Amino acid sequence: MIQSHSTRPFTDQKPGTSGLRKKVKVFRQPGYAENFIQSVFDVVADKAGATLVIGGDGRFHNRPVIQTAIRMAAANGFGKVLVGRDGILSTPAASNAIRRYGAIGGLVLSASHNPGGPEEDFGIKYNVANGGPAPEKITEAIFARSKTIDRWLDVAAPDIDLGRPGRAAAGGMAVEVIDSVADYAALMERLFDFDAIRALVKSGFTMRFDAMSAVTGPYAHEILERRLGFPAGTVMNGTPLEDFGGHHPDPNIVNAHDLYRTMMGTDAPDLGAASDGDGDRNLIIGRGCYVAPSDSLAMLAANAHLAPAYAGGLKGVARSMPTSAAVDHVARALGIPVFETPTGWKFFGNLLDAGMVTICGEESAGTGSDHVREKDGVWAVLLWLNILARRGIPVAELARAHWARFGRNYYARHDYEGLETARADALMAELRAALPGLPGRVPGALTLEQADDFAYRDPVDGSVSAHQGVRLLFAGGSRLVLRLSGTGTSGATLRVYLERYEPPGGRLDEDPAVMLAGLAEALEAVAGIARHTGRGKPDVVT
Ligand code: VG1
Ligand code: CO
Repeated sequence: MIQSHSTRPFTDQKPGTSGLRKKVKVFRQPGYAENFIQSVFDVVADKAGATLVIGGDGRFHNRPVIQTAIRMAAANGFGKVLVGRDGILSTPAASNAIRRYGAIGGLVLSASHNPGGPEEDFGIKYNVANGGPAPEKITEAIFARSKTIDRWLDVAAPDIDLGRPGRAAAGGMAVEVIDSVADYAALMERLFDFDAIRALVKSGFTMRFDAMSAVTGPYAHEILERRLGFPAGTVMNGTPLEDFGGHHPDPNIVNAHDLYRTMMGTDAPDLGAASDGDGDRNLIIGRGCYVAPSDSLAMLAANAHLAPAYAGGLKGVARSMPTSAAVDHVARALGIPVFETPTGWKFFGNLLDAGMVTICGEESAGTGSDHVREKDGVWAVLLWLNILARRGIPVAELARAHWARFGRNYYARHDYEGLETARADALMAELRAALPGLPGRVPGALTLEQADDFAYRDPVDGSVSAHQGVRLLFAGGSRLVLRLSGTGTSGATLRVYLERYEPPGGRLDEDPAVMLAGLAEALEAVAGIARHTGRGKPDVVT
């Protein structure tokens, strides 16, 4: 029996960089999640009888929203829902499930690297049939629908038992609880040389993987400890918790500080890695050697042919605009194209579907390939392991050899968090207005060659996304990039990306902060961050 509930629009359901993210309190308002889910369903054509995947990162509020979404899917005519055991699917595993089972799309319940718990964040993202995040055309249609919605539909049905794999039904619609890990682990076994990695482990290679009490714990236990033979205890914080143990599940050197300290210590294992709330990001640290995400992307691209899935070479690579140009140098050497897209994985989908690129990445610690349509934390760790097994050298040596061949893109991201939205907007507006006159007027030793507001024309469907971030391009390959975050849930976050290129034979073994000091000075002169925000320094530097 379909029930129609009348409702009134909420005005703030505009998806950001990666879905709709709000405080749990906002999502708990009566009708809030229902309105958004119904807006998604109203936009999905051909849903009658189709399969929908539902999964989340296990954070607080996952379970009630999953049960609601199942009842709503039944009322909206879907034929079948596939849901992860305990409601849990990592974001890349959800992408894999959509592709493997021919689903029309999926709801991914996550606020990713944002903290979880009753006072923290929740999120809902819609992925389309290719397994990837809905493109802007669809997120815009969902937002438009959310502004006019006047009813949402569900069926009267009891909660589904999500505790074990099996079949059930909700209001006549089939529901299948799937093992979250098995399909994903099987996919990884097809991509990588597990025998070579097992031999590496047998030879005494050690690692530490920090699942940050988030979604990848079960995946890492199964793949690293059970299938690859790393000893129990290799995976730390491996049990998903609704509040991530009170931590920020963001795998950077600030939030994964214990791991970082271990890796810089005297008894460090050979490899340290971590992933985020929903399992799509990765942190890579060798013994005494932090690998910046943009460098990791470049090093993976340069060595990917050592893994079975990429032995035939890469078709092309793509990076988000703020990501450093390290991978561009690799692409040039390999003779393959490189694409520069706006921030957010949704912009890689068309390139991957068209077979124009094989590997993509972002400076925010996301890397992935054409095996799914999301970035994939565990995939990145396994590709690193595969490469290290085949090269037989430590991470630090691989990094040094890489820079000696391709040069080094020194890089840092400065985040100014919790700014008043009006002040952050004023800063960006003033900077944008000043762009035409900027070249030739930057103090100091740097020569500004080009200043613009990045716009992207998708080479596959021709769609244009403008105002994706201000770029200041200096002579010699140095850059400053400024943009506002689209994933925060309170106030505004200003992100500034600093980059400086040193060619082969140059100063390749220096402290990034020292190498970027001149750019940091130019930044204040050009953007006036202190003047606009009252902040003398960033909250987080990664
Ligand atoms: C951030 C990152 C971006 C990433 C996005 C989603 O977006 O900068 O690279 O794609 O998060 O990642 P923003 O708009 O806050 O800069 V995840 O792992 O939080 O889904
Ligand atoms: Co994430």
